[in-house]
Amino acid sequence: MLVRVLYHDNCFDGATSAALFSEFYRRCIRADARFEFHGMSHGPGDVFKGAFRNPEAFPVGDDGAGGVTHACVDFRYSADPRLDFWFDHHQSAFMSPEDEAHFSAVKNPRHFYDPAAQSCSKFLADSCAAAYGFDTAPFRELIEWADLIDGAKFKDPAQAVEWNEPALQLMTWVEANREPHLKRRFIADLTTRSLAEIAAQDYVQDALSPIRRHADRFLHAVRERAQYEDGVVFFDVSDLSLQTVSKFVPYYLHPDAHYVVGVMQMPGRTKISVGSNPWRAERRTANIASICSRHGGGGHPAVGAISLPASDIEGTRRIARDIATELRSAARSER
Ligand SMILES: [Mn+2]
Repeated sequence: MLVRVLYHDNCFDGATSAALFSEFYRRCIRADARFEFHGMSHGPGDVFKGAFRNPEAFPVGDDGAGGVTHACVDFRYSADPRLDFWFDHHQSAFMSPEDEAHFSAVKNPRHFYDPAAQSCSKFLADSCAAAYGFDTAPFRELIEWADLIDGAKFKDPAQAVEWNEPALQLMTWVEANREPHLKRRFIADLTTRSLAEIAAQDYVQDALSPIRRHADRFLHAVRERAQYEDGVVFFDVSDLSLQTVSKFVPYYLHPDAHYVVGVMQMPGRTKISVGSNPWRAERRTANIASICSRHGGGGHPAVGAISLPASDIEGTRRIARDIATELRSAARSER
């Protein structure tokens, strides 16, 4: 009996959801199941192309079949009848109104969806506990961290930037790792070892060393260049090639900042990133999604971005400074 688990790739919650699902299935559905894991990424076109292995669907609940059964966790819905189990919490879970109508009409008892859930891991664990009696106690540490990480509920900027805790080192590792055999090894490790034991292994620490050096470079650049005025941090590192950057660094340097406006170079474009202090969310009066959309960007009320052609760096800087000015006047009224 082979179970193929489709999971959100390069995402801590995706990997922990895959690990939790396999443990749930082995303990509550079939003890002799074997698993394979297939990372899924968002993108244009049919993202499920090639994801299903067996040619036909089994009836719901037919776990004794000799073929492959499929589960999808922390990733979009598919109306494909071969999708046996599904757990997701993304607002964007349905690629089309038809898919959403299909989900609502079929009412598959093995398909679980809650866009209000903070993480898929906790949602999956709670759902399997309620529906199948899955004992989540051995995985409490894993579930709590996945929920904190996917909800970006870091206790302070230092926790998010320094990643001293093993779980946060593993979060950083998962987001950067591109080695398929290490993805499989990590998911297997999650079911058998503590987060501290996993993080201490060479395959994790070796990969983290260059990421730490890069993060330190970014921290130093922002520390040197950031202008903090009237509650707004403004920084421009567009002349440096620093692509993996933590959006929490400016708050680490200026914990009382209301807003942050940064100019960065990305492959083939420049990016203005705009954010509000997530640890002081109640204070925010500006709508960053509307500000960014006025300049051709987008996002959420609390955080957004604008991408501009790399050729017009002066135009980009002008827009970024205008946004910073607008946010300073918002911040002055927030106290
Ligand atoms: Mn998730």
